[in-house]
Amino acid sequence: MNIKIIYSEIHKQHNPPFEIYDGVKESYAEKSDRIEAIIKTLRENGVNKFYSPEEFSIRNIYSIHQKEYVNFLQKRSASLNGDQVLYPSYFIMDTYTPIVKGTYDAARSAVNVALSGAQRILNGQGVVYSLCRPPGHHAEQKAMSGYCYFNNAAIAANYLSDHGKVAILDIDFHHGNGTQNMFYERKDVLYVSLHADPRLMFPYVSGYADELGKSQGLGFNKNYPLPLRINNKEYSRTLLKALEEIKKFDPKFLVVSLGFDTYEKDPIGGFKLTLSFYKDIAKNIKNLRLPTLLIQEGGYYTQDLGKLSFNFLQGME
Ligand code: OKP
Ligand code: ZN
Repeated sequence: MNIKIIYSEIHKQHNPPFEIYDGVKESYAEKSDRIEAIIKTLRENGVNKFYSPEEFSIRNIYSIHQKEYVNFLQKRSASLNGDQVLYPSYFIMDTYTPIVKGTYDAARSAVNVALSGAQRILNGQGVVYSLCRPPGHHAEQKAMSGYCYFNNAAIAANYLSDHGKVAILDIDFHHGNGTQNMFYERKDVLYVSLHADPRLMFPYVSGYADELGKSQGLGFNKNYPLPLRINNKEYSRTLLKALEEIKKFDPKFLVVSLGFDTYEKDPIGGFKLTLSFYKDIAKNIKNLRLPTLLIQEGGYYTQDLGKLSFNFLQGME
């Protein structure tokens, strides 16, 4: 397989033990095993072009996140002992996004993973897969939420946007509120998202069809909220519409926020997409014939994540 994969094991340092859902402590769904399971299966299937990320300047993060927010995450992470979990209230919007000692380093490294992928795209690589963890698309300019601290896809898209128009296709099960907001008033970055109806599912506050962008960015934001239990065929129909939108925009680069929580067995999802269908999704995306940076977002059925990822990559080849 020709596709290059960027990965850093620093993500393992971010390992919160629990989240709180509806008042009840549950084991943390966004586990480090997720990425390790993907690596393992890819290796077993002969996919072996793994590369470590380069260090990128913190300025790339500051152009998307408020400086105080970044410094807060760094200071509070560093202040913790190995077994402490902090729900700081400052800069935090929910009970899914605690800070542990390794959070800042892992989140910073995920940004380097994303930017290293973007740099390879600029150098002429056709498809690059950045195995980011923690995920990023819910992270706002100054708020962490939904397992996300720094917005990897937004930072990478912003980096690419110095060199031409960028379309972001978000196919995680959840709406990427953070990414939408970062580019809401920009016309050089199109955000298109397919996700579960936010009246029913996280992040609840955004992802509605009438959110179309603002001022200069009006018309450059497009949401496709979908009903629960949607199947391959129904999903395909909407995906093709979303891809048409991207074609019309005629971008120079494509960034895909890639979540596997649309899978039928996902413990926190609710769609009915099947394992083999991920190859079809990828084939359709590949038909755009754009330099494409894949950014890993969610996907929580650890047992099948490797196969989901491998099927997707096969479709991208
Ligand atoms: C992050 B990403 C489970 C509730 C989970 C948080 C969802 C965050 C999703 N008990 N709610 O978009 O995959
Ligand atoms: Zn998700």
